[in-house]
Amino acid sequence: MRSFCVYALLSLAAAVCCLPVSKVTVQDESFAENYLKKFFNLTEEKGQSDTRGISPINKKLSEMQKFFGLKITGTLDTDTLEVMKKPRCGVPDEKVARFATFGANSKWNKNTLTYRILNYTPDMSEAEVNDSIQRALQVWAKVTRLTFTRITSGTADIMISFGRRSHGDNYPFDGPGRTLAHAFGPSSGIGGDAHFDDDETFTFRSSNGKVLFLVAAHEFGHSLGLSHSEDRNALMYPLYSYRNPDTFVLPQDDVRGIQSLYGQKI
Ligand SMILES: [Ca+2]
Ligand SMILES: [Ca+2]
Ligand SMILES: [Zn+2]
Ligand SMILES: [Zn+2]
Repeated sequence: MRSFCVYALLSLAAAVCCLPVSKVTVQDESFAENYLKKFFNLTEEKGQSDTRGISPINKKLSEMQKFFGLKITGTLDTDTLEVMKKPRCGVPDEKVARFATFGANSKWNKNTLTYRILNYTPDMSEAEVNDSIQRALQVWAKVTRLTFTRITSGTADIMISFGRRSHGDNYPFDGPGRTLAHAFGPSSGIGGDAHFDDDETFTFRSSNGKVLFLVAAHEFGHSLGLSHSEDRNALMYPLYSYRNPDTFVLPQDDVRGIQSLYGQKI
């Protein structure tokens, strides 16, 4: 009797823990396809498989799995899906791509940059937004000769705004979750600008919601010319993770990256 009970319990536990995670649905597949188009420059999902029977999707899945340090299977498994559904930056990860106007391995040819905050999120006070943005820029100013001056009218190098869904560029946001923000690499016009998805909940320093300072500091890395890092401790890693904004120190990988573009502080 006793051993029967244990067995029944064990099999019940096994059934409960295994049921919900093991299935990749048709919706998941089309979600994954869109993810690869957006972040890994997948262009033709129905394209010809190569001589080994590997399709463009399998190839891009392998690239994505490699980037995130996942097991490289080239197929859509639950671990891969889980990473795809995490909150992240909207700038593509694929290095050779740097397609459209995102990212770009360029730099500003001046050290004094201006920024302007065009509007505010209802999630925080204006003073908290101003402070978060200012500190996020200082993250980069501290380790280079770059300086950032705020202007409140006219055109700044870095125009900062909050918007939801279609917000005036060709990269509409996706509603609550997933993409949090994106920014454009150094150039005139939209170059350098940073957009925040106002369907997210931004916070000043709470772990409940996305800390605007952390999201902004990452986006300004793009505004200055950095692309994503595969180092999961780096600020320029594409996935969001909470860090205490009061004790934040720019990781070495990011320091190396920004100093390779703008040199060290003197
Ligand atoms: Ca600009
Ligand atoms: Ca979103
Ligand atoms: Zn990013
Ligand atoms: Zn945008």
